[in-house]
Amino acid sequence: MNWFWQPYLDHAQQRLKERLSTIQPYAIPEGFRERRAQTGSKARPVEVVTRSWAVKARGIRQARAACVAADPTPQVLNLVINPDHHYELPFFGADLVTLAGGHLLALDLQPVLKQDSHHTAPVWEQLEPIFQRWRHRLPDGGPIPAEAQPYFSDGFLWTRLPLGETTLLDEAVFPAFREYLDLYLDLVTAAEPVSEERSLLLFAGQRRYTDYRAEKDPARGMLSRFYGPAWTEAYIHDFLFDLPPHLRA
Ligand code: DBV
Repeated sequence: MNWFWQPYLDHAQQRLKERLSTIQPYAIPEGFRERRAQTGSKARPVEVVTRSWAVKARGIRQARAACVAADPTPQVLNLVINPDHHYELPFFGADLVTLAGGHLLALDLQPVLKQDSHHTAPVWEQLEPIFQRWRHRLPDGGPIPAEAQPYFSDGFLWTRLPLGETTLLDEAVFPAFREYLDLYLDLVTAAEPVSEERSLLLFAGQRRYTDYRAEKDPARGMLSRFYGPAWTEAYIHDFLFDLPPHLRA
């Protein structure tokens, strides 16, 4: 099987290991680590594989990847780093999606509390120059639903590229991915715990974001076609977006 986005995942795994001295495995529920199915037609079946990976560390509740691969498409790396709500940190989100029609690429440090400048300003100050450098080299990906606005930063890098485009992947998308991730790891290593009161607010913000992502997951249709709706719903709620509904009393 060809895993188109494997160099990106390899890079992320290595950087997390290098920069987070407290890194530990994160338990992946039974049945989610790897799933295979046949797609395509009876005459020409195509195998499609979905693989999961996850770790945790100081400041990070869950860093997880979901990878989908078939020959030649779809190819997906969805990487989300969910901060621990006891730290003033955004989410890291990367959605690298290759479909028959081309690449669809999203990269962001997404706010937990978008309206709160104490939360967003320190991130934005550092993300803005990185965003500006890369956005000029990549075509705009087009409109995003207005309801998604509260969950994106002003540094949302969003582009669509044709399948044959390799130069821009190598010279803009991959370096942008590395810079967004390195900035995120800078923020994590510098973060100090917040007050109990603040952490409750951050948890509520994480709850809203996670509910939105689970409800609107653009992969739901594709995963349901491959693996059925029951497995897909469990995968979305019990692994991809698994923030507990409530804090323990
Ligand atoms: N997206 C996910 C997860 C995926 C996944 C968990 C396991 O959140 C894949 C896989 N994204 C995925 C697929 C598609 C998209 C599209 C398969 C294509 C859907 C299709 O056309 O059939 C960014 N991803 C998209 C779209 C957006 C994002 C805006 C287009 C949606 C549309 O056109 O309907 N996802 C969104 C986002 C982040 C993210 C901003 C974080 C940076 O992960």
